[in-house]
Amino acid sequence: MARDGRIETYDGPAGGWGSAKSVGRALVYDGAPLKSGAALWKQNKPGGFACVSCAWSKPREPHLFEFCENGAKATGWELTSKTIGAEFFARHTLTELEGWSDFELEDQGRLTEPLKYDAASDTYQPIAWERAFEEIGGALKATDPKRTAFYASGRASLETSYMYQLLARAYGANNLPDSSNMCHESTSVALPESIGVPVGTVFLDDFDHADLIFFFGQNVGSNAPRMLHPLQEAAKRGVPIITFNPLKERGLERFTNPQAPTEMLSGAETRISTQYHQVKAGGDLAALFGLCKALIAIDDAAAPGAKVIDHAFIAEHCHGYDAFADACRARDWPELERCSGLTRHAIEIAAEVYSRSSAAIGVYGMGLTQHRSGVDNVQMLMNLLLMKGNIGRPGAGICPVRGHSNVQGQRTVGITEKASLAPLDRLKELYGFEPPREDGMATVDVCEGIIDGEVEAFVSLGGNFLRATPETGLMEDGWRKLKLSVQIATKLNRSHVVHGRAAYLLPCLGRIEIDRQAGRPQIVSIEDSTSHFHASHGFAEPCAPTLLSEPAIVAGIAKATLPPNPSIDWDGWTADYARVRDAIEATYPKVFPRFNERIETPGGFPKPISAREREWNTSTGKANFIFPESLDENPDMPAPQPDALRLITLRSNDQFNTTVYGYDDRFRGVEGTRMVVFMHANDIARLSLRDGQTVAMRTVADDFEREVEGFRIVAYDIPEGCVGAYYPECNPLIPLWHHARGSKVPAAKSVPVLIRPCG
Ligand SMILES: Nc1nc2c(c(=O)[nH]1)N[C@H]1C(S)=C(S)[C@@H](COP(=O)(O)OP(=O)(O)OC[C@H]3O[C@@H](n4cnc5c(=O)[nH]c(N)nc54)[C@H](O)[C@@H]3O)O[C@H]1N2
Ligand SMILES: Nc1nc2c(c(=O)[nH]1)N[C@H]1C(S)=C(S)[C@@H](COP(=O)(O)OP(=O)(O)OC[C@H]3O[C@@H](n4cnc5c(=O)[nH]c(N)nc54)[C@H](O)[C@@H]3O)O[C@H]1N2
Ligand SMILES: [Mo]
Repeated sequence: MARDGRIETYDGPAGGWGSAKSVGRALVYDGAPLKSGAALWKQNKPGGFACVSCAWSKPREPHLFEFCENGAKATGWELTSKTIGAEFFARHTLTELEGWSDFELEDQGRLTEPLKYDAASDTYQPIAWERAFEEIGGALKATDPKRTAFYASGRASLETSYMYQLLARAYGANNLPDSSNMCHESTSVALPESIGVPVGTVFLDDFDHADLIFFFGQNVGSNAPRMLHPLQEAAKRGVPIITFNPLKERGLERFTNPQAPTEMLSGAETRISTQYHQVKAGGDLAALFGLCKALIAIDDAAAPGAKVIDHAFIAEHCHGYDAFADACRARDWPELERCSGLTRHAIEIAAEVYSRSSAAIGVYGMGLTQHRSGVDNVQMLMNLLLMKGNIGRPGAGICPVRGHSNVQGQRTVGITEKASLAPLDRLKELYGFEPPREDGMATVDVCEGIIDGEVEAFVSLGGNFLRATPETGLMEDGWRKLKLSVQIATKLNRSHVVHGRAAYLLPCLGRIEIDRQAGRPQIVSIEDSTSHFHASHGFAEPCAPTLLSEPAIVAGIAKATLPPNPSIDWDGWTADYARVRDAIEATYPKVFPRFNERIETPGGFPKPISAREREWNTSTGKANFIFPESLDENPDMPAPQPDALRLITLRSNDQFNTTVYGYDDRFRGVEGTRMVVFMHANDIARLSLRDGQTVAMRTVADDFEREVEGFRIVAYDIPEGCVGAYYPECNPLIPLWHHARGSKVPAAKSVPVLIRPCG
């Protein structure tokens, strides 16, 4: 519950007793501590289930408990004893529910019956499953496929996702926007150009062999805490961990492993980062150019036998190095210092340590991808790694930390709006229909379409599109005009209570629940952040007998929408998911050979990653050094205003995206509120504001006014000129056009804002 906020510095490490207490509290709050507690034993283990929180790798030899504080919260959230059905919805109109917070909506518990919006009573009313499918199928048949979007949020299994993309394509469009379009799309665009693969090249074992780790813009302690295990082991081996992040994130500073009794009892902490560079939001291009420039300077000064750049690797494997090196030499330090917010000295120290390493990993997250220059940022990090041949050997490579637990896997099985990335010819061969050949709409395109009325129908496989996307105000207006919205979900959220003219809410099983089809428990599969495929077994009894599984719902909609096609056996697939895996294997024989046989491999089985073998599937046949001309983060913003600050939208330690578990952010010392804005004391003074004051934030943009009120100023250790506040509360401030060049990822990490006192 939101309380009067309390702000106090948090002194504890990431993990530790704070984490253990927080897990206990969350499980008790969800009302099913025994069921959830028992489930935790099975989390991320061979024979168990894949955590529904983040996508971090599941090791071959798991820890006794292979879960973290936030994974435990996610488990408790799914297995909660609270449920809502028809009688809740009879009591509350949707107009009333629109006034509820994200927390209150989801806190009602699991959805249990299929529902349809009834305009006369302004409520959701129960509807039989078959009837719902028929009506949805009828409505979709009456809609132009080009004006229908099939969104996927990144959690549904490989099996469901494969069926979902087939539904969209057989229906007639490649309109498959996904959460990745708001997340690592910058990676998916940058890396194929640079190294010929759309994903990271690092496997979990590489962390055992690395002798240096760079960490750019990823908050490991809250968002991928199990990764702290390999990081802690690396730190204990003396591996330097060099971090670039505007905020001092606790998980990147120090960690106590809550699962190591001696550490817990002795209070021993492991220092994680050896160098911590508080780069300005959007300053990474400059920091990375600086690192490369400094490395070149060291190399230029070194004797012939003592070079630090891997010239042999570059000669054999790379394209464009000379132009890149010239561009680095030509950059001048004052500009790099100004844009990065770091001193030349600090950057040179980092480069010096790097110059001595022989196997480095570059880890990154939303701090690089969610910028206008998101694609350039990723390519610059890749350049830094290529300079020392850090790819295709043990302990080296690039490691984008993915978000949702199967977001990477959804792409692998065809959830993409880009026609060229989908195996269209193969689908045609297997299923005998002509798949659409033109690109579909990505998330930002769909938002534009919803705002201007082009998009008429929206089907959602999980997620909370309305809350996750930018431009909340215009989006809500457009959303209400949709002819049809269909939401497949586990819990109630704002994308359901704000609704289209015809709206259906279809409750599904969660991944931790046992999914019985034709009398047999089914297994599903997912792909983790380091490209390994894993089986996931349901563990708990479903929260209601009325739920259908995600594959059953997708099949239900497909059968009611598409003309009969004897080559697509929707019913057979739903009865036995192994048959969907056979279909996936038939579609992608090189990626999934012997899928069903290998699905239980402890630690997962790997996807082939050509760049790991130093095979470069790029336009030049080599690894490319690609770099931007300009360091300017916001080239098309109105003239700079001296009072403007760069807003970073952040996740708290008590949320999973738009799911708000609670109002605390322990590591940042915030209790009982989410309406805070973190600011440097000098900015507070310069703008004649004061700590604790209530303010409004307004976007600096000349199209129209976007403002949110009610943030409390918290003086914080953040670079001058930058402020931080939570997502999704800040999404009304992000203009839709403020997205990454090339990937269209909304630039949620550097929104120019003005602050004024209010209230
Ligand atoms: N518990 C929990 N786990 C999650 C999620 C969650 O909400 N809760 N979400 C999941 C999802 S979908 C995703 S994508 C991931 C997200 O995980 P992250 O990639 O960690 O994303 P954010 O929390 O948005 O934080 C980004 C980090 O980047 C830093 N940063 C901001 N701007 C810049 C910049 O300009 N440069 C640099 N170098 N750093 C910057 C911020 O200070 C912050 O530490 O986590 C996944 N895991
Ligand atoms: N300002 C700002 N905006 C951002 C970001 C940011 O950092 N800043 N981050 C972006 C990122 S990285 C992402 S990934 C997106 C996230 O965007 P989404 O993926 O769309 O949002 P989530 O909050 O993860 O979705 C939560 C909902 O998913 C449903 N759900 C949960 N589990 C299941 C399940 O097993 N099956 C089904 N069918 N439904 C389920 C529940 O109903 C729940 O309410 O937000 C993006 N938006
Ligand atoms: Mo994400």
